[in-house]
Amino acid sequence: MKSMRKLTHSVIPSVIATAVMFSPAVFADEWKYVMEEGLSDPQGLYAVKFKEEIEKNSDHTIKIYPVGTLGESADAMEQTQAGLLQFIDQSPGFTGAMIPEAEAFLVPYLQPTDPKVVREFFKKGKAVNEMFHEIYREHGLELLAIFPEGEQVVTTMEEFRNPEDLEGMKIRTMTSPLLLETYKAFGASPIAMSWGELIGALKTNMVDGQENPTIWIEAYGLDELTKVLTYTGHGQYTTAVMANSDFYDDLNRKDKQLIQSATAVAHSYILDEVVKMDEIGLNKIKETNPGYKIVRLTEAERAVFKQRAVAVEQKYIDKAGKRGAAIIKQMRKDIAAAM
Ligand code: 6CS
Repeated sequence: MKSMRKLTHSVIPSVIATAVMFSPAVFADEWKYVMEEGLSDPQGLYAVKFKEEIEKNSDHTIKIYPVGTLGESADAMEQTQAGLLQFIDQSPGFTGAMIPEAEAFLVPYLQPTDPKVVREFFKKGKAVNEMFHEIYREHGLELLAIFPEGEQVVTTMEEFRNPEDLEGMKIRTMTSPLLLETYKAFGASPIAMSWGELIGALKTNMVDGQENPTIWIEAYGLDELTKVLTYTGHGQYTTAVMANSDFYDDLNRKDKQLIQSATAVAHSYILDEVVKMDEIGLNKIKETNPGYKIVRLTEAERAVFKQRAVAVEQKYIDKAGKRGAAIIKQMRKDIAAAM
């Protein structure tokens, strides 16, 4: 799209250019938006709202590519960085392999779990809204929004209450290295894999469990493939929406404003939606799978895992450096303020 526009400027004679100026439809672009989820999942709800706003307020259109249509998360990121796609929703659970600072959202027992605090943290927090922009820019990405999708809960074949119980359990994680460190620290044997491999891995007992928010577990039948769902309280599934930064920089002021306004509307909308999602997900699981065991670790049980999380946080800081340490510090301040 970018190259077409440059070509247009250099070769079209001025008479045609004048005609073009009076025909706004000529400047209408189709922007491609890839995500890791389906249209009715949180990323999909956000994308559809964003698309509606863009199309309502301009002649541009958005084509959404849901999960599976353009390969796995890593493939989609490559295509976005190469400029073949304009927008991408990718979670730190995958992006963290490329941007270590983004793994702040994966540090166990850092993020809040109370939905109202979560909303404030993501809506107003300085860490979320100010500290990552420059970092993503270094990777050719214009960061637009970061939002949660619900509390991470662990589904396994057997109940666990402490790290000893997790010994030998093969837990699938997304591909960010800090997730492997987390589950190692928790006593399990983690295996990183893309989303596309997980269902098969559960069916063939290549893995014994995984983590995800309830809304996703229910939607993709992960409860049907495991026997116990455990609330450990260790994290919040987080995702981020970005644009290719060259594409973004080449836009005129009006289009940048259009994207920022659509982002603000979609962000506000999804933050309200996700507050309800954990509960909706859990209720649906209880309804459709009444025999499924649901465990909430007690504070005393959580304390053992929290103790193990300290070393994981240090691993994050070792990799993400001073910037990472500053992010964690600011996140704690933002959470205190949100409470
Ligand atoms: O576990 C995963 O890989 C997936 N989980 C969610 C909630 N969204 C997309 C991601 O690929």
